[in-house]
Amino acid sequence: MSGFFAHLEPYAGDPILSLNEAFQKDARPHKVNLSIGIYFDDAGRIPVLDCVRRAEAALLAESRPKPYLPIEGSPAMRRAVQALLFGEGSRVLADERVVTLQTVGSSGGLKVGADFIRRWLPASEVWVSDPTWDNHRAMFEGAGVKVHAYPYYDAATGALAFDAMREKLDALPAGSVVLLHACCHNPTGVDLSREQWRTLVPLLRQRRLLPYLDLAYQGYGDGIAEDAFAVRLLADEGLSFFVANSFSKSMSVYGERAGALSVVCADRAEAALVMGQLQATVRRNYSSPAIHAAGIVEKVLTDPALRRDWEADVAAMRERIAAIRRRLHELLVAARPGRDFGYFLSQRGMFSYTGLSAAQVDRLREEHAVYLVRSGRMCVAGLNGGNVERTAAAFAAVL
Ligand code: KET
Repeated sequence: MSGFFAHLEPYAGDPILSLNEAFQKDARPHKVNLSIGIYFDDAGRIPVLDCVRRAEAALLAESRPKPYLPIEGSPAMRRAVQALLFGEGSRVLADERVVTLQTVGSSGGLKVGADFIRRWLPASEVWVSDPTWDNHRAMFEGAGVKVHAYPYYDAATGALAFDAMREKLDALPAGSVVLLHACCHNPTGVDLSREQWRTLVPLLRQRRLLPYLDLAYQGYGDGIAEDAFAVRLLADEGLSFFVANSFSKSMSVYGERAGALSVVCADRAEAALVMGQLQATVRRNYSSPAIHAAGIVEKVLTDPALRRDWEADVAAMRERIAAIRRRLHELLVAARPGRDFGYFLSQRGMFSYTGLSAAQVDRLREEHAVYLVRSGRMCVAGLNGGNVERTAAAFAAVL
């Protein structure tokens, strides 16, 4: 008797998560994990931030009951997220034009937003940067939304293809959704400058485009408030937009699934409608988000001592990445004089596009136990004082 599922297509696996699993199984002791977007400390460990440890200790001591959270999540957490993103005293918050839901990681937020767009803006198609995080396309297509790409990265120069990007956006149908990385672009590490963001605003407004910001690496670029620049600019300029933000990386709480989705609306009445339909979307998906994640985020953001420590921790993570970028650059310049490795210094955040081909990435993994995504994306935060020399030597060997 044949089963119900014999006809299924085998799942090829996710290019990032499968690689991370392959790394875990690799028995070579000198292996280096530069695959997944996780921050590792200089000892190669995922840090438990002291502010998070103390927030959790307080939560345990309080031993509060664990009811279901409301569909939209914890009110205190949502308020704290709004202040973090839009700034205390922000006009859009005072006008009650912003709707924020606590979500299951920012992935949960991105998907809820995608489902909402499919249902309520059925004519809208989504445009993502070329390249982007693979899961952007998968999530929107999974929600039944058509996905296209706009030019973003110029492989020849390693820089942003801003003119081509603008030209493309300028030709999109009104109502198109434009997915933008608010900072620390994944996978390239190449961001828009503040000037370029400002240039984009009138275009977005005149073409009636709907921006959808992904803010997964807040604090890894220039600073926590600085990395919210694009969010605050679009809000100040009176645009309507989505923003999915994550605490996975900024608080090092990946498995807690701490994130949020905010939508800036034209007015209060619209915001109420949007909130209602987002609640309906969540209820049909996972009903309500996680209470422990809400507790951690709320405490770290609102307790003044924890908040101060968190900001210092994020600064330390950001600075360690910048320092290891400089070290890698120095080693590569010494190993391969005459070659330009300046992009390792100019790219920002956790990722660098190395320009390595899939064949070179395969050699790195097979011959040197150095793991990168096959697109040539490297998670710089996997480098440390103990592995950067080996990694630079391995790069030099395959280049
Ligand atoms: N957006 C971007 C741009 C992103 O890189 C990630 C995770 C997420 C959203 C999802 O984060 P969440 O934990 O759901 O809040 N990226 C890393 C991990 C992954 O692929 O899931 C990565 O690119 O390696």
